[in-house]
Amino acid sequence: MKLEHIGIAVKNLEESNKLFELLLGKPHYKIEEVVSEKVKTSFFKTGSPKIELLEAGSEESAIAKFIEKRGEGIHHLAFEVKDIEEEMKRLEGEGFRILNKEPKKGADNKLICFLHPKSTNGVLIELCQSIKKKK
Ligand code: CMX
Repeated sequence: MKLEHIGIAVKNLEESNKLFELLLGKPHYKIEEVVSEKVKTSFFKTGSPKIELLEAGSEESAIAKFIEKRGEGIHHLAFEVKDIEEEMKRLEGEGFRILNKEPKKGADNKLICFLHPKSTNGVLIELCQSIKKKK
């Protein structure tokens, strides 16, 4: 598995975009709202992996709950996989707690699913698979 991106929970995407632009010396390359996850995201290329900033889109969002409990900071590590359904089955068989029955459509044209941090040493893990463009 390749580390594809690191997700960082932020209170204010606009302010954090400016901060990360100063830090990395380049602007984000996209902003995307993920309705299913109730989040607004931005992405920065840093070679590999990418940085994803995540702002809550509603109070019920996982990001709002995370910030309320733990403050801003690293929220998840995302690993790219070739076949997400196969990996979900494999990891479930190994005893990991998979948070989704089916992969969901995430940001950046990806199918995603999450593993509960209680089964992965306190770190929320995302699996992601690029959605192939139809020819
Ligand atoms: N990293 C590490 N630990 C986390 C965490 C995170 N990102 N989010 C929550 N936790 C911790 C909580 O602090 C809590 O710890 P304690 O019991 O020690 O206090 C524990 O996990 C369990 O919390 P919970 O009450 O069972 O569950 P929550 O309601 O806090 O939800 C989680 C936690 C991971 C199940 C939920 O956030 C989830 O389903 N996440 C997946 C979806 C998601 O995060 N979407 C946003 C990103 C979308 C994107 O990248 O596009």
